[in-house]
Amino acid sequence: MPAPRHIPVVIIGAGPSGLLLGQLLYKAGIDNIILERKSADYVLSRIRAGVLEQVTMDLLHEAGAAEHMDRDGLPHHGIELLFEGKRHRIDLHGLTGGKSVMVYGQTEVTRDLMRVRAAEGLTTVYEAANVQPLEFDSEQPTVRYEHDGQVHEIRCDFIAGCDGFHGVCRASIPEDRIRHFEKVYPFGWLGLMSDTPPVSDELIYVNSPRGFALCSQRSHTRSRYYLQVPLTDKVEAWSDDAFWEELKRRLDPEARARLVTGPSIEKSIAPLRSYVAEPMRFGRMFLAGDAAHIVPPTGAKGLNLAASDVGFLSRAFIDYYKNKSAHGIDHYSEQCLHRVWKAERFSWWMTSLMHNFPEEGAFHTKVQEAELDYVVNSRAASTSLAENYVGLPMR
Ligand code: RFL
Ligand code: PHB
Repeated sequence: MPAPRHIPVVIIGAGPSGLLLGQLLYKAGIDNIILERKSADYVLSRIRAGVLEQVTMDLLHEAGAAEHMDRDGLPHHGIELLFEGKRHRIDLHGLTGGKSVMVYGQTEVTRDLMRVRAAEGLTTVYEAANVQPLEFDSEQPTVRYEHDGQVHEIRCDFIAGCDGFHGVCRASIPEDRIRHFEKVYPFGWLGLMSDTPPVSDELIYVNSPRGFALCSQRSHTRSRYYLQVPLTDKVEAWSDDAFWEELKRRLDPEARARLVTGPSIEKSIAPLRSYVAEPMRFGRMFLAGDAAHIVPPTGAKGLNLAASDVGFLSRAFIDYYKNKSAHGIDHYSEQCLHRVWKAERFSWWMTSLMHNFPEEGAFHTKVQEAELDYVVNSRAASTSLAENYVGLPMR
């Protein structure tokens, strides 16, 4: 085994959290390495989020990775809610004093971050096997991993666990030091991507008697659509034709007539879950992004929460190295969790508002109808939705 090297921060996971953290630290002069289990191509093949909040856009600028987003991203000033066959616009911009969101895919964010990292000559070890965070309660943690048939060890000051929901970092914490809060929903989202023009300029969130649907987009020529499906459904059983037919049934007549269909370029089913781990710091190891929490995608918050965690964590490390202060690292968990629970609440609420819950019975359906009517007809309720959708400020 080669002699252990020392690198200040070892980041585990090269999803958006790990890559953004690596870039923010590099910009501040803090050396880091990223260890990723999969290949770069595999990471880029995962189709996920599409909506960025202002906080996320600001961090991408700070990281020097915003050039393509500024050029190709689509600013959105509103969203539509479709229920009882009618669409109602939520004026995000007007209700929040001028805030908006950016439609720009997670795949593109990841590719942009990979590009700037490579341009700076920074190390990301892809296909790192058996990554193990060790001795994170001591002053000098170690990370061990295998690559190209060799075992490697890195000594470091801090480990950043950016390795997603199924990662090794959270799994390395003894059960008596961590609390889990979880809600699993009885359905999933079937997503389809196609090179067809979006059905509408703005996103449409649909509550129909046949279940939830979402009309989203990546560009003026690429669409992303989702359908609520039972957890027992298999993606192989959904032909493209079956998808488009079901989507049409959930839309209003105008959207149905406008919908342009075409062959899928990606199709997958994702289960819906709400989950939080507390705390997010264990000695010298810090969890960030999906490693620490999951939200159902209805509120478009997952990637944005990952970005704000990393914003807090980079500031904490900068405070430590530049100002010799442990204040940031000591308050990291509390600061993140305050924002995480606000996003958990909003995502759970949007999910409850927009999906079918047949097992909850007719009373639930009636309350849902009343709430939808209230949300679009009360300025106070619309404002609450809008300010959460565009994203709460980082404290
Ligand atoms: P990721 O993206 O899962 O990356 C974690 C990385 O860690 C690697 N890894 C390991 N590496 C080394 N050793 C190990 N033992 C490892 N174990 C895992 C993995 O290979 C991976 O590369 O987590 P990260 O970086 O925290 O990013 C989180 C986001 O990916 C996630 O929150 C969002 O995609 C959620 N999400 C959305 N978020 C939004 O903000 N807006 C949206 O519009 C939105 N839409 C969505 C979504 C998620 C979806 N799915 C599929 C869950 C729509 C969908 C359908
Ligand atoms: C997406 O475009 O993938 C997307 C948009 C909004 C959501 C979830 C996913 O709430």
